[in-house]
Order: sequence, then structure tokens, then C-alpha cells
Amino acid sequence: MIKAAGDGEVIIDGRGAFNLFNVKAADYNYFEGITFRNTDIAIWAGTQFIAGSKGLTVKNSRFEDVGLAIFSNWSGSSDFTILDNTIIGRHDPDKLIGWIGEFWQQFGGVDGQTFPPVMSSYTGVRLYGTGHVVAFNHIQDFHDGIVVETYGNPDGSHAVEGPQYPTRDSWHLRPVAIDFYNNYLSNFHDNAIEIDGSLHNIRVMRNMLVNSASHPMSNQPTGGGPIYWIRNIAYHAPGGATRMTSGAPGVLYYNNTIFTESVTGSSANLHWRNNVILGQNFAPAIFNVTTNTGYSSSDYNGFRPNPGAENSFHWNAPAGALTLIDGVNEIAPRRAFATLEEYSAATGQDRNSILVDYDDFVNVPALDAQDLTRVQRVYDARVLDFGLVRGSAAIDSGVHIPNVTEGSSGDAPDLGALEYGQPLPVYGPRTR
Ligand SMILES: [Ca+2]
Ligand SMILES: [Ca+2]
Repeated sequence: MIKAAGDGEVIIDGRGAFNLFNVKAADYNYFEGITFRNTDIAIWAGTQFIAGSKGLTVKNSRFEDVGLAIFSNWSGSSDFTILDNTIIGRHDPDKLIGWIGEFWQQFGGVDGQTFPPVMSSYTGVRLYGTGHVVAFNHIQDFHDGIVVETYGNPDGSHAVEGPQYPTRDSWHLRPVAIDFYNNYLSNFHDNAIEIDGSLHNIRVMRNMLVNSASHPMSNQPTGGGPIYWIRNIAYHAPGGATRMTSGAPGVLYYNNTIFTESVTGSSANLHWRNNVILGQNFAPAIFNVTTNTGYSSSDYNGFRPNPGAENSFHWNAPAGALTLIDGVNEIAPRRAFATLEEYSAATGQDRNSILVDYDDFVNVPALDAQDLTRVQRVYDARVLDFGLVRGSAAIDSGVHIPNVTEGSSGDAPDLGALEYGQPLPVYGPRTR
């Protein structure tokens, strides 16, 4: 255990050293109240296929000027507890920029910026394995915020040669039962949260996801699910809300409040309920779903179609219970609709969904991803108010979801992350 005594700040300064603490092959280490700074990897807790750590705890600490704060890509890692930390990367805190693509390329040379931007801080918390909790942290100015390592198929399986699912002797190495909740995540070249490569019971709940140049919610891809995205708020994501690739199966979006377009590239067994989705003019359509399973579903959501969009809803899915497999069958038939009514009548999806607008929220300015003079701004979510206004159509328009909407007030659950009249969640470190 390394714990501050409480009689002053404890600073461990790496003076540019590559790594401060190496806890690989050392279990149940505990850090509390420490400031770590000026190093590439502050706490190194695992290396792929070689060695790693179990039961690592890091609480109430501060990381600054680091490339990676807490890092393991060893599948045998388990039971990390990462709570109430402030983790600050090296990237420009005042300018959002993406790391790839023509859109962000045009900012190269503007105000002294380079493109692609230098990746001097990779990830705040990056881990692999089983049973981790990462909660109440404030993380900003990295390439990605909180990430489940993805280096290919889970150990014990192989995509081509098989077995397609890890054999039982590898079950303890599976990326399962991982919780990311109540974190405040801001200013990323890529993703706020990336669960890519995860298998089962990944719960991403009540996070504030603000200023992600690419997608704040990445599933690239999932390995079966369920992956739960519940009551997260996403604001200023000019590359869109969520990444779904390679047929990402088993992803559930419940009660999220999302202020950018949702486009799912390739998914399966995908279900949306009680979300509000308003656009940032990243793409014309507000809701564009491509899914390989006829039983993917969406209902009881609130949408704000972008003004002037020719088609605001796309639902590309096989008929009935049919399942397509990427690269094997033909892709799902393409269907696009101008209005919520036409979309729900034709597909049977979102029959109980409604239209909402920015004035349904207490204080949320609409952003424009095409406005090059403002798209690089970094917003402070703490001066905004994502709550619903009195009388909003989103109040009581949701459906009860067991273990998600208990305790909602009024006649029914509200749409979005914040039930009207109820206390705000804490995002980031709890005050002591
Ligand atoms: Ca990423
Ligand atoms: Ca309600």
C-alpha cells in the first residue's frame, strides 16, 4: 500500500522516465492520494501474453503529464478498482481535433496545429481481463479515455482456425463483468469510452461524455454482449455518437441523452429504448441503423430530425428472424425514410417514439459539426444543464426497463439520462 498521509501533497515525479510503477506479477497493490506526473506510463499493470496484475486499486489520485495513467493489456488482469482519480493528458486542452480523416486534416497548420496531431497521451485507463470497476474519475486530453484492450480474438479462441469461443480453460481470461460508471470524460482525439473486444456484461452507465472528435461510445466490435450503455450523456461529438463494426452483437442503449447523430455501421441483436437523440449536423439522418439481425429493435425514444434532411431515419435489417453474416451473406436491404411516421409505419420500429427538440432541455446549445470556426471548441459540461424542462414531451414517455428505470417519478420513466426532478448524478471524483 502506498497512501498519502494527509499532511500535504505527495508528488511522485518521473522526470520524463518511461515508467513510474511496474506492478506486473504483483497482485493487490493499493495507491491512494498520490500525484503521479511526468512519465509515459504511470502504473504499468500488465503486458500481453506475458504477465500482469490482479486486484490493483488506485483511488483519489492525480495523474498529469502522462502518456498512459493506468495500463494493462494482459488478459489475466482482474478486479481492478479505479475510483475518484483526476487524470490529465498532454493534448491541447483548448482545441478538439481528430486523429484521422479529411475533416480534421483541414486544421493542420491552423493556429500552429499539426495533422495528424501528435499522440503524446494515448489512454487514461486501459485494461483487459475480468471484473474491473472504473468509476467517478475525471479524464481529459488523451487519444482515448477509458478502453478495454483489443488485440484480436479473446485468448483461447481464433477467428479462422477456431475454436470460435474461448475454451473453458481460458474462461478466466475473458474480458467480462466490467463496469465504467459516473466518469467525466472530455477532449479525445478518438473515443471517450471504447469497449472494443469485450465479451459479456459490460456496464457503461451514467458517464458524461463530452468533446470526442470521433465516437464517444465505441463498439468495434463487441464479442457477444450484453454491452449496456445506460444513462450516459454525449455532447459535442462531431464524428457521431457510436461506432458499431464487424457485426457488433448484443449492444443495448437504454436511457441515454445524445446530442449527435447515431449511425451504426454493422451490428446484431441491437436494442434501443428510452433514449433521446438530437443532431449536431454531422450527418443528414439522425438515426441510421444497419443490423444483421431481423430481431434488432428500437422503441420509446425521442428524436430531433435535422431540419432539411431528405431522409432522417434508415433501418437496414433483414426481414423476420433472419440473420446475415458480414462478408458471407448479402448485406441487409437498404431502407430510408423522411419522417418518424413513415419509418415506424414501414418497419414497425419506434412506434411509441416521439419528436423532441433542444428546447426540451434546460440549457443545451445546439452545435453544428460543419461550422469550422467553432467545431474545435472544448465545452465544459458542468456549465450546461441536460435536464428536461417542465412540460417536456420526453417526461413520462418511456417504458419500464427492469433494473434500469426503477425509482422513476411520475406516471412512467422519462426519456434520456436524467429523470425530471431527480438529483443529478455525480460525474467525476466525489468530494471528500
Ligand atoms: Ca479508440
Ligand atoms: Ca417520469
